[in-house]
Amino acid sequence: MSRQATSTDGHNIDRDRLVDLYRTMRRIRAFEEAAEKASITGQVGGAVHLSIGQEAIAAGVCANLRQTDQITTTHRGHGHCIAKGTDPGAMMLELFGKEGGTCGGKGGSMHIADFEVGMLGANGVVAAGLPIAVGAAHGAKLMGEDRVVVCFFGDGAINRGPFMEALNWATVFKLSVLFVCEQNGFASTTHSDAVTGGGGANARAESLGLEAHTVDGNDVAAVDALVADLIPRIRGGSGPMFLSANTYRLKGHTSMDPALYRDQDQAAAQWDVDPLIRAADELRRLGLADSDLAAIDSAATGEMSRVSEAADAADTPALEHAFADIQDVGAPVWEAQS
Ligand SMILES: Cc1ncc(C[n+]2csc(CCOP(=O)(O)OP(=O)(O)O)c2C)c(N)n1
Ligand SMILES: [Mg+2]
Repeated sequence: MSRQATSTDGHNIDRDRLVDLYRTMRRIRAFEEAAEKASITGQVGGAVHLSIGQEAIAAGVCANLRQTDQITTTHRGHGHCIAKGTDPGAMMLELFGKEGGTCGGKGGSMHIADFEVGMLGANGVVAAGLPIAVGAAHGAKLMGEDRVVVCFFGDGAINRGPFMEALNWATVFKLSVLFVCEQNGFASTTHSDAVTGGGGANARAESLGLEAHTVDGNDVAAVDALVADLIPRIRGGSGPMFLSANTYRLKGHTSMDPALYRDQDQAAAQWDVDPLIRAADELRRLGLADSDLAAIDSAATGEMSRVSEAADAADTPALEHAFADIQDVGAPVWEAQS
């Protein structure tokens, strides 16, 4: 018989399932630590947005999805991609701008897409994933498919127009979307609360007729339990639902941001409630040996340092491929004008 634990939110969880969720979170963490390093050394051009500290949301939500279900994500989307099943090797090649990347090395960190596993795309434009998710769900409805679409976005996105348009459309057409708002307290360097009027995300969702829930987004067992309840209801035709997952962005807005605008004591204290530490503590209570946890950790770091080394060694895309797989918008403006 499998062992059960009670998460801080009062949910029982099977030990094997928690091990799987922990492994997913650890793989995300290891990928992002490798990406952070590569960004700082300049092997990856520019900054990357890390979801370190937010892994429980990606892991807990995506563990309840089928391969045919779909997700959209944001500029901070590595974790969602890995949790949905995208190959970290192809992702790292993409970050490095190399051949074999998810988008041929042309998209980079903020534009990873992997349709094979239902990953419809990261997106550098805040809130732009919401209408895409709704469009995908509307397509599923028109085709009579029981796909669920999960839309991940941040607490900054709720203050942009597409948020209202997307929720409204989803509710009017009773689409199978789970909107997941990652409430990490910040929109870049701005405290989200300081720029959010009224009752906030859930109140806005409820005003449009969506059932709205809140979860401790650093408790992977709680996220898993709640989403395990919501997804079958959405798949069964309930219409869209909304989930606010409370978390904290443990790193700066980007890998280049020292985040000095934060209360440094508060930021330091958040490492004590790191979702990985909490899940590991829970697993120890369930009798998992430290050596088993260490084995999961080193497998994850080993995997991600291998993909990072491979990406560094890989070829850059050939020049003749520069204009392949891009949208044809006609002749360049200067040619059209001449
Ligand atoms: C339309 C638009 N406005 C502004 C930006 C600049 N920008 C990039 S990320 C970001 C903050 C987003 O905050 P949130 O949605 O909470 O996501 P988080 O970074 O916290 O994950 C902003 C303002 C942008 N990318 N797109
Ligand atoms: Mg945010």
